[in-house]
Order: sequence, then structure tokens, then C-alpha cells
Amino acid sequence: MISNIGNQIKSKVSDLKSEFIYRTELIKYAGKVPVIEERDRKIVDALKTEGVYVTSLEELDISSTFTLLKAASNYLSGMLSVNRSDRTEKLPQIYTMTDLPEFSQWGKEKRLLSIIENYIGLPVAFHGVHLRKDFPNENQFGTLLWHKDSEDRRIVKVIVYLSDVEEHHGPFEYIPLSLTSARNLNYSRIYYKLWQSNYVGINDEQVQEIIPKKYWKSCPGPAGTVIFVDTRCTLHHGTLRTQDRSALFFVYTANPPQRPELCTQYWDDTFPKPEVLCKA
Ligand SMILES: O=C(O)CCC(=O)C(=O)O
Ligand SMILES: [Fe+2]
Repeated sequence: MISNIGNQIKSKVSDLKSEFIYRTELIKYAGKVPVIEERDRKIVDALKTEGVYVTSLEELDISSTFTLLKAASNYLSGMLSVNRSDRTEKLPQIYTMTDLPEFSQWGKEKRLLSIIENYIGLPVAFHGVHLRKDFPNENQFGTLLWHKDSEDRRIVKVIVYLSDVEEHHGPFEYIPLSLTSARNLNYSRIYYKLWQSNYVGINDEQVQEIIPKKYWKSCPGPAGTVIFVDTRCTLHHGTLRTQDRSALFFVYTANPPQRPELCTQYWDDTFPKPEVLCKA
């Protein structure tokens, strides 16, 4: 009992220490973030106020986009078109593309890194990229449940839709930061429910009790839609779908992140690598 309390105190002290170091680093680094173009400022501002910014590959105009899309469509054609598993919960098909230069070069484009560094406020780490196909499901589980990611204090995911995403393809959906920020009463109510779920996530009905559906923001869009989102601070999920959805997920945190052990999944063998996909 006493040793349990002792451990809790130790862990609290260590949390406070790491929070203090984080805040000090933020202040030290404040004047050192890279200069960004005026047109990119709105992405950083939206991440701070809304938690999300939706744009397109065309608007972003990154030079290696063509190479990225060509490689992505090549590998996509080798992925399952249907998930024939007998399970009632059809898991997404996820491939780790991080070792392939066509993917990682896009993810490491200086302009992208600068935008993300301005938002995170510290030197950033690009952890990797997943190519992901999500299948129809009838019930919410996994990332179909509302949740917050936990790799770091701020996490940026850049999601690129590779197919048109309408309501029935299950778009990414989120709740604007202002409705769940620490200053809002909803914050602790949501937090309590997430805690009760053991941080696995909560379903639509549970969220609706706190934040009416009319405030939820769904992000449908044609292939090439790009979503910048802080998945740590923003309550989010993928919506239930009746048709497949394909997308790329690029992942960034501060370097080093708060929980590096959770970031290895973006480059290690947690998910298969594309060698197993037959090239078209
Ligand atoms: O499937 C989605 O749209 C959301 C996935 C998700 O929760 C994430 O990448 O953090
Ligand atoms: Fe997530």
C-alpha cells in the first residue's frame, strides 16, 4: 500500500518535471522556429484554434506530389479490394511505407516540416507514413471510436485521401478545439468518459450526450484532399462506412516525443511493409 502511494508520488513528480522541461524548451525555442510563407500561416493558425485544417494536394503544391501519387496508386492496386475476414470487426489494412523514398521524401518536404515545427513549437520528428485502407463496418471499434492519440503533447497527422471520400466512405470527423479545450466544461466530461473507456475511445451516443452532433465536423473530400490535424488535442475518429476508403497518414511529433515507445509503429514491423504487395 505504502509502496503503491510512493510510486504514485514518484510518477507525479516525474510528470511535473517533464512538463516543466517541456515548457522551458518551448520558451527557449520560441524565436528559433523556421520562417514560413504567408500562405502557410493559416494552416498553423487553424491547428491552434480549430485543431484541423483541410486543404488539397493541388493547393499545397509540393513538388514531389506527382511521385508520391504514382507510387501510392501502384501499391494501392496490390492491396485487398475487400476484407473477406469472417470477423464482425473488419480491421483496416495498414502498410508501413516509411522506408520508401517516394513516400518519406514527401513527408520530409521542408515546407511541410516548417509548418509543423511552427505549430509544435519545437524541433520535429517525422515518424513515418502508413498507407491504409478502411473497410465497411457496422459497429464502432478501434479508431472508429472517438479518441485522442497519445504519442506526444502535440501530434500532427497529415492525412491524404487517395480516393474520393463522401459520407458513405467514412470521412475523418472531429470536434473543434474550442468545444473541448481545457477552459470548456466539456473537456473534463469528455476526459472522464475517455478515462472510463481506459482511453480506448467512446461511441457516437456517448459523445452526443456532451456535444450535440450538429457541432461535429466531418471532412469529406475528393481524392487529393489533405487534412492537417493535431490528433492529440482534437477529439476525432473515422466514421462508419459502407464503402472502402484509402488514405495516407503522415505522422509528426516534437523530437523527442513524450512517449517514443508509441511511435515505433510508424517504422517498425508492427504493420507489414510494402514488399508483400505485388507491384502493378
Ligand atoms: O480513420 C480516420 O479517419 C481516423 C484515424 C485516426 O484516428 C488517426 O489516424 O489517428
Ligand atoms: Fe487517432
